[in-house]
Amino acid sequence: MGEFVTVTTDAHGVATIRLDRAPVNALNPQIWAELREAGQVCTDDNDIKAVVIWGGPKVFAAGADIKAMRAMDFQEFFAAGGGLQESFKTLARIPKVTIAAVNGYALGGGCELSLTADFRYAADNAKFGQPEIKLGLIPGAGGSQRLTRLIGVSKAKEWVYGGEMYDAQTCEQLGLVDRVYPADEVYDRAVEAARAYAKGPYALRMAKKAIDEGIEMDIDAALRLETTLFTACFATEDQKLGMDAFIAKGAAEFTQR
Ligand code: DAK
Repeated sequence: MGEFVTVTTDAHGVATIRLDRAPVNALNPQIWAELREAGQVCTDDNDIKAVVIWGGPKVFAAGADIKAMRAMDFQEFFAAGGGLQESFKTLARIPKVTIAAVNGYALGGGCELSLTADFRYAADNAKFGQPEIKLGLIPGAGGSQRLTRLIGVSKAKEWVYGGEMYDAQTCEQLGLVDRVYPADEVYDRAVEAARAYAKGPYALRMAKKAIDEGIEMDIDAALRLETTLFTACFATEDQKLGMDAFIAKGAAEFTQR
């Protein structure tokens, strides 16, 4: 696909969005665009049922490309607008289960990239952080918002004000990381989990929407959304298959239709 970002799909309907820009997958404007395209492919392609985002065995991503950013002025950033944010929004809105498999550093925009996924599976040597403050910046691709929703206001402030790095075990305790695995296993484990989700019903998409959109609403509106999506499940083939299988005392083979 792109020069630095590829999407490959296996026989189980699991796509891997793979970043590959040595040495640290620094996110330059070309990668922002390629990530957006990858997110769109994963959204549009019906053969893709679940997604793993991976930066390879050494590093997830050390953030936006500081050398490229140093040369940019206000007008250029203004013109680029929320370029990276828009890319990350596309990834966060992939209506399928997504897992970030994190080896090594996930810093700044790299940490924010991992936050676009439903889950973060981390290598035991992974390190997460929002070090932008040390550059005279604040997080600009969702870090002040998605991180806060995940680990809470005061912990997010500690991360963003301090700019420190946190190991995988600490992140697991905070709820930022969902699983910790040996470094050479983390990608395979993420794919294995994604394959299990790929066999799940269309209702997974309804569940993702209910949770991700509901959390942005007041409780009454969120409950109305839940009711609408719950009801919509009855329009899916998988609801019929699931209930028929229960009544026949078997297990359903879902179609995600
Ligand atoms: N950008 C560019 N180059 C980077 C880089 C980065 N983020 N991180 C590392 N490198 C380069 C280093 O300069 C070095 O290059 P050479 O000197 O070999 O040419 C090479 O990668 C290896 O790095 P180190 O020599 O430093 O290796 P270490 O193992 O000692 O340390 C490290 C690895 C990842 C811990 C360290 O390099 C580091 O702290 N990197 C910076 C991490 C960081 O500050 N990340 C946050 C970047 S700011 C936007 C919204 C959001 C953003 C941008 C735009 N918009 C709304 C448009 C996001 C901003 C950020 O992410």
